[in-house]
Amino acid sequence: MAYKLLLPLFLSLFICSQAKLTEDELKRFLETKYEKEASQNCYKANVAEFDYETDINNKTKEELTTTTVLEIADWVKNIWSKYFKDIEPNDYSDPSLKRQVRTAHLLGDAALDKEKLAQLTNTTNTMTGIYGTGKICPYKKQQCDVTKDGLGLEPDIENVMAKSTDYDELVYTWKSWRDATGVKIKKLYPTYVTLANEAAKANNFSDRGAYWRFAYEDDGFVQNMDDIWTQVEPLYNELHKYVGRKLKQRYGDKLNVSDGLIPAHVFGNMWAQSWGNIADLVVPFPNVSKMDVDSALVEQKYTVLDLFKTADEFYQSLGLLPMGMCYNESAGAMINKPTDGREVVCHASAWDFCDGETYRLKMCTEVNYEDFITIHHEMGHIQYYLQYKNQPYAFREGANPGFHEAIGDTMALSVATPNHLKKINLLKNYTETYEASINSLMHMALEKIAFLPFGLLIDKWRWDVFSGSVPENKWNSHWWDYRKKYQKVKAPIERSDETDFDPGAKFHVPGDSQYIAYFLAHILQFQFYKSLCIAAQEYDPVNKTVPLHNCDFYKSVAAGDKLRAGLQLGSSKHWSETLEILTGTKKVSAEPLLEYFEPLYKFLKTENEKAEKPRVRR
Ligand code: X8Z
Ligand code: ZN
Repeated sequence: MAYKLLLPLFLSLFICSQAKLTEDELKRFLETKYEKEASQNCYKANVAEFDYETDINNKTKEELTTTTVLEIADWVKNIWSKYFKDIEPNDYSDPSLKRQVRTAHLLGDAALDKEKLAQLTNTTNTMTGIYGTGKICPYKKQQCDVTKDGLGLEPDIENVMAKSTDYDELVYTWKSWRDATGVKIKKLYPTYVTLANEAAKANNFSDRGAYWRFAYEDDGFVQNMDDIWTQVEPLYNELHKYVGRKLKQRYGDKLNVSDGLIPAHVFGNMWAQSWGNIADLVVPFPNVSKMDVDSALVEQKYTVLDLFKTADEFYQSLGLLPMGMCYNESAGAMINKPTDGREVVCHASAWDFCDGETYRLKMCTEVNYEDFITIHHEMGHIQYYLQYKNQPYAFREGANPGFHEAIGDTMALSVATPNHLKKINLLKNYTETYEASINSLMHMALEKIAFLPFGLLIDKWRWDVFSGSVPENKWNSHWWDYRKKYQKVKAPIERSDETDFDPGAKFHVPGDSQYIAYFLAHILQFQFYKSLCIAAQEYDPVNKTVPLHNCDFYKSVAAGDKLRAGLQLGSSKHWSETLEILTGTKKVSAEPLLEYFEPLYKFLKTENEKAEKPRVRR
């Protein structure tokens, strides 16, 4: 997640007339004074925010974020209202200028008056603080003093959700996290929604959801996302059925799945958003070549730093840029959870400080496979920042937010192949057979396919909240309507609209961070992966001699060249043009994802049919 202020693209203290700038004047202005001042402000905002997020109980640092936001907003508003509010893209002929002016109308949250902007910033900070410092008592000591014995989300609570198979402990942990976060965030969220909407309206959007969707430059965006879901839903349904049966075997009468819905706490993950932690239970052929990277990492005494270096080496093997600075703790990065008593926002993020040299990762890394993959994800953001760093300020963004989220995952698809893991010595005694390949596809589906409905529903819910189509007293039940409709999961215990606020127990909701990008990224990454595999000559799309899911484009400079050409554009072109460079097509398509999982889909359908066939009684 990048923190970049949405600044209008036109501000100069030296311009003192109210006349519109000519094409040349505007160009010169954007290249010089604007570029410098916008970047400096972005740097300042990032420093304040990073300092706060790595010490969230520090009031002074929290206040500094608000002061900084207000200061920058003042600067933005002042210049905007004096000189630039009437600019239209069509006033200019140069395509790049036109495109920069497109975002020039936007003041972002700076459109709010001082008091309201301060209130919005404080509300978001408070919600982030509640989430980041949320603690629960251990199951075995439920009446604890949380300040002494409380468990935090990363890694303690997440570990319980990942490893425990005690149904009641899981219910307790699932509920306690929501009590510690969502319930407390509930009373702040209406203020946030009101102010966020007010800011959006001041920018001429109907609400915050519409404002977020602006970045996707697609009038049919909502429908297009729904259509993609329709294409992938059959695969999700088969996976859900298969996994549901295995879970039933594990939990027996405790687990009620008679209505086709699975309780949300038994998937090895707090939000049931990725199911990789129950791979041992659901792996189709348990006796065949196990993918146990966690043990290999421990055996080989990998350190946190080793994980980052290994990921960096993968990117460099494609001829891409080295990223040592982003995980260098002496240069300010945070790759370990601090042990000096500081509370931090542990949720992983990648930061572009807009000065062309400061890039940092912030992550409470543990030595395990899951975090190894997350590192590749985060480094995808850093690589993108580096590749577009010479673009004008306005274009130092992803082609759209989905692209930014997809790059690192694309790398990780290659890294996670048994083929690659063998090469880097993290997988031993692995023989490629049909069974082994179904196992490995299952591992991937537990991450990628399981995620899809979750990735879609968070913003579907927020779009409804922002637009007002669901009343405040139905916010929580509406959340569960979507959880049931898309993920086909249900709450393990009763929920109440009066006291509960379950969306607040997921980072991005209190964090004011849009989420549909991840849904789109889960589709795009398979398009990118397929195309890079072809470029690397590791996949033959006509003869399909080797299945797509086996392709590792490690060390392919051709793949790196293709990727670089797309990333360097930033947001200077419409995303469809970047997509064309990266994949040869301008259209988002679920086909590569479906092609990748085809063998697993067949397997799941056959198994589910067998299981559903009524047994003949003798
Ligand atoms: O938030 C993230 C990244 C940071 S951009 C770690 N992700 C989503 C999540 O954790 O919910 C990556 C996948 C989905
Ligand atoms: Zn990300």
